[in-house]
Parts: sequence; structure tokens; C-alpha cells
Amino acid sequence: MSELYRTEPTARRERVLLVGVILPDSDVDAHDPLGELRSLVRTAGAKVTDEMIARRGRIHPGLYVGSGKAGQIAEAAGAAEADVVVFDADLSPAQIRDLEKIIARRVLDRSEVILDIFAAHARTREAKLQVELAQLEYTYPRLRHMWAHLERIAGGATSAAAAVGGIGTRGPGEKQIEIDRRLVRKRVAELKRRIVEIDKRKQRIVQSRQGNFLICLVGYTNAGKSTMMNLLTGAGVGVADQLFATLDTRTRRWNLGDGQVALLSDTVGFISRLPHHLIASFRATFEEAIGADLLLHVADASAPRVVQQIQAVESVLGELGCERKDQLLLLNKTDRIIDPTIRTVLADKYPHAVFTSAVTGENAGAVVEAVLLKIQGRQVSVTIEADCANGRLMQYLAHHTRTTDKTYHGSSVRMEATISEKHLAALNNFGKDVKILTDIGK
Ligand SMILES: Nc1nc2c(ncn2[C@@H]2O[C@H](COP(=O)(O)OP(=O)(O)OP(=O)(O)O)[C@@H](O)[C@H]2O)c(=O)[nH]1
Ligand SMILES: [Mg+2]
Repeated sequence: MSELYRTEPTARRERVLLVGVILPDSDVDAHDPLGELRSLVRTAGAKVTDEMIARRGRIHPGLYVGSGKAGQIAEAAGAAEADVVVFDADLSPAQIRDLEKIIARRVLDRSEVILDIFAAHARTREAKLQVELAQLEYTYPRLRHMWAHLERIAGGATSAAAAVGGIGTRGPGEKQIEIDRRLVRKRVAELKRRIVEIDKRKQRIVQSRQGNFLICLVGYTNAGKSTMMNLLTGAGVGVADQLFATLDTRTRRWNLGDGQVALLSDTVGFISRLPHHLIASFRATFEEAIGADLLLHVADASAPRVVQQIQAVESVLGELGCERKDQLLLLNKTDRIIDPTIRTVLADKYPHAVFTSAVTGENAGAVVEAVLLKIQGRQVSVTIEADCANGRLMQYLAHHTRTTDKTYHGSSVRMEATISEKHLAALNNFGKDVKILTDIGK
């Protein structure tokens, strides 16, 4: 069944009508409610030909929007010569089926578009298996309804070809109609088994790195994580002005100077309302974040919805059980902030964040310093008296202190040194071979 997996983008650019549904408690961008869905659909390779907004007091259980609105959507789709109608919502398979009957075109929801992009961007075997599982679990029940009345839709759509390919059909595709439910269940079980193996292997890899300080870049998709990885480590990983450009994690050595080395990993971007199946099946990809000592949260400070994006990332981190991890917020893309008051507002809201630009390198030094501080703790100046005969102690001091003055008295040495609080505390392990005489940094 693996040959069913297709990642080739379709040759023809499909025409899409976007539909946003605003409910009283909707948290959408008032200026551009469909902005994110538009980017998603474009990233999936389709062309947005028209957009509509429906305001409702509550969701219509059968059709999501009311039947009058569904009729208007059908008319607008016809006028825009749209092949597909994409809703900025998560629709049930039954809602999709009933909407398709009225609209006479393929209807997709937001999660299916995200899954479609993941399918097109998955490169490694591991990422492909994960996407396939998520699609079989999420898209398959929806596709089944679609095939049942496909012929009628194909007749009604502007292009019959459009109804059987393109956006939302990558991955387990049109041949799916021939697959019986039992086989799908078998395949899902098989994929889950293989993904558990991948997950275990990944956990072993992450564990084998213990002893190193593990840092993981996390953040909203397109925030600049991969660009930041390149700036900090010279890794040369792929960067694109696209949503979900990165689907595979990379880990690189990061030399922070001062004798300090860490491992830095890049990860899949997050998005608000990330399909639950994706989080579950991409767990192995998030293993880096789960096992990290420090999360570097990269946010696009030039995005109008940066605050909501930061919240969305925090909520996904919560789902992964990472909410209590040590974090450092990097407010990236400062070179694109036009209105200086935005910077002031953000600085007020996130007083511990570092403003930076992965493209111009602004404040890269401050990022390194902030990370060093996280790794080593605060630096203090002290006078230390140590027994020179203790070789291990001498080595420890050479490694973890910067010394400005040293005087020898018999078999002991007295040094004026700068040391991190963490390393200073660890000096207790050397017992009476070492004495802290002054602690002037506190
Ligand atoms: N102007 C500006 N553009 C940036 C900056 N950082 C990243 N970009 C651009 O933003 C786009 C996305 O960057 P990526 O590094 O691919 O973002 P990402 O967070 O890895 O995105 P995904 O892997 O898709 O989740 C690219 O076009 C980058 O060149 C920045 O500081 N300033
Ligand atoms: Mg990336």
C-alpha cells in the first residue's frame, strides 16, 4: 500500500474559494481573518480565487454554516470558477459530505490542508510514515464520503480532473477508493507499530546525547527557526518563506565560546489548531523538544498576531508535556518591525525576551549570552583557595573559572576568579581542599 503515497504536487494549480466562519468566541485576526488559511492554501500549491466570511451565532450541526449560506457559497464558488472550497474550520466527515452535496465541489477543512502540506514536504522515511498515519486517520473517513458521490461532483465542477487530484488528495490518494476498510485498519496498525519503533529509536538517540546540554528551537511555523539555526551554528539547513518548510529535525554542535558547547536542534513548526493526529504521530519529531534542557522559542515579532502565535506554541508545548521546561523567547525578524511602538509593547509583555534578527544578525551576541546564562547560571566573582595537590580540583577550576590573579602559598593557590553560580555550588564536592574566601559578585 505504500505506493499509494504520493508527494508530487499536481501540475495544474487548482482554484480555491476560502470560507471563514466567525463565531462569537472566534479568536481571528480582525483585519485579515483568512490570512493564515490563505498562506496555507498557497503553500499547498493552489490559487485563491475568492474569499467569503460567514458570521454565525453558533455552528450549524449539519452543515457548519446554515443552508442559506451554503447556497451562497455554492454560487460564489461557481462565479469564482473554484475547483475546491476550503473552510477555515474542522469539519466532521458528515458535514463535508452534506456541504459537498450543496456546493457540488470538493470541500476541505483546515486540517486537511495542513496534512496536505506535510505530505508534500515530508522527505525522510520517518516523516512520510508519520504523515501517512495522520492522513489515514484524519482524511480517510472524509475521502470515503467524497468518493461515494464523486461522479456527480466531477460533472458539476469546472474541471473533472480537478475533482480527483490536487490539494487535499496528496498522500493516500484517489486509489484509496479501492481499499477496503479492513486493509486501512491493518495499515494503520502497521504504521503505528513502526512509528513506535522510530519513537523508541529517537528516544535512545536523545538519551545518548545526555551529558551534552541539549537546546531545541521551537516556534510558530515560518518564524525563522531554521534561519536562526544557520546563524548560530552555520548549519546550512533549508530555509523557505513557506509554512512547514522543515519537517525533519536536524541537530548540530553549537560552540558558544567560553569553552561551552551545546547541541542545537531544529524542529517542525507549530500552528494554531494543529491537528491532534499530527501532534500524536509526529511525537518522535518532537522528541528533541521533549528531551531538551532548554527551549529556544523563536517568534516572528513582525507578525501582526505574534502574541497569539506565542500562545499557540505554548499550548502545543503543553500538549507535549514541555510547559515547565526552561525557555528563552527570541523575538525574531526585528528588521521587519516598522512601528517602533510594537517593540515597546512586546518588550513590556515579554521582559525576558531577546529581540533579534536571524537575517541581519542583530543581537546574535545577546542570544549567545542569554543562552550561556541559562546553561551556566549567573557569574560571580570570588576568591578561591585550593589545594594544588588535588589534580581533579585543579582541572575543574581550570575548566570553569576565569582567573584574574593567582598567588601560591606553599601547596595551595589563592585565585581571584569569575565562576558561574552553578559551578561554584559544585565546588562543595571537593570538601576541605577548597575554600571560598570572598563572594563579592552577589
Ligand atoms: N526579514 C527577516 N526574515 C527572516 C528572519 N528570519 C527568518 N526570515 C525569513 O522567514 C522565512 C522563514 O524562515 P525559516 O527559517 O524557514 O522559518 P522556520 O521557522 O524554520 O519555518 P518552518 O520550518 O516552515 O516552520 C524565510 O523566508 C526567512 O528568510 C529575520 O530575522 N528577518
Ligand atoms: Mg524550518
